[in-house]
Amino acid sequence: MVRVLRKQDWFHADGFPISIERRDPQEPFGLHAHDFSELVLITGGRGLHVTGRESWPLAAGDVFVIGPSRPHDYRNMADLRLINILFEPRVLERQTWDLPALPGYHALFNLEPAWRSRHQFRSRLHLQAPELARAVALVDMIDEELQRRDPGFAALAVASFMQLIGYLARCYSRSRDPDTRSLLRIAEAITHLESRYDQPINLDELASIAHMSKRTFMRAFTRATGTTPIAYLIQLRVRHAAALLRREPLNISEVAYRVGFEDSNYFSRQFRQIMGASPREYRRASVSV
Ligand code: RM4
Ligand code: NI
Repeated sequence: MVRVLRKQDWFHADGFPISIERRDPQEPFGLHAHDFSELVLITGGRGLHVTGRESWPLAAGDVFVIGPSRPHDYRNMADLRLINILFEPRVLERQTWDLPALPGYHALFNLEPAWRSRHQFRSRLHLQAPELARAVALVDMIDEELQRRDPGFAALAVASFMQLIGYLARCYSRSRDPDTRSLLRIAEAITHLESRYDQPINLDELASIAHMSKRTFMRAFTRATGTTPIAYLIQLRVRHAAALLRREPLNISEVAYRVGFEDSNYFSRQFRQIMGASPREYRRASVSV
C-alpha cells in the first residue's frame, strides 16, 4: 500500500486550498500519493523523479504537476531543491477566466501526465533561468500572503497563484522542443473545443488546427486525453450545461441548445450518463443545497 498524504495534515486549519512547502534540500521521503495536487518547481541540484514505472532526471527549471492519487518519489538526490505548491484541484475548477484559452495550460494540467507516460517524458516544461526567477518571485508573493493571513489574504494568494499558472502556461506555449510542440498542437485543438464548445465542430477542422491528418489526430488526441475528441466535446458541453442548470432559470431544451446540442432528448441522455442524474433531477438537487 502506498502512503497517501491527506489534506488535513498539510493545509492550514482554516481550509484554504493552497499551501507551500519549500524543500531546501528535498530529504528522502519515500513513495507516496496525495488527495490533493502538487505543482513542483525544481530550483536547484539534481535527482530522479519516479512515478509508477517511469522515472526521469530533474534539473533546475523543470516544472511539473502531480495530480491526486498519482504515486511519486524523488531518488538519487544530489542537493535537489524544490518548491512544492500543494493545491486542491477545485481551485482550478471554479473561476479560471481565460486560462483554458492557453494551450500551455492544458499541456501542464491536463495532458502532460498521460502523454508523458507514453513518450518517456520527453515533453515537459523547462524554464530558463530568468523565467524561473520570475516564477519564484510569484511563489514568494503567494507565500507572503499565506504567512501573514491578513484579511484579504485568500483573494490575494489566489490572484498570485493564477498569475503563476498563467505565466507558466505561457512559457510552456513558447517551448521550441519538438516533442513539446506536438503535445501543444493537441492542446491547441482542446483550446479550440473549450472556446467553441457551443458551436458545431468538425473533426477536419480540429485536425487542421493540430496540423495533423484526421487519422493521426484522432489517435494522438485519444492517447493524450484518454477519450475521443467527440466524447471530450460532449463532456465539455454537459459540464457547461450543469453550470447553467445551477445558475439560470432556463428550460431544459434552452440549456441544451445553448451548450451546442441540437436535440434535447439526446442531451438529456448524455447528461444522465455523465452526471448520473437527469438535467431536471440535477437542478432540483442543486437548488436544495
Ligand atoms: C515531501 C515531498 C513530497 C510532498 C510532501 C508534501 O517532502 O516533497 O512530494 O508530497 O513533501
Ligand atoms: Ni508529493
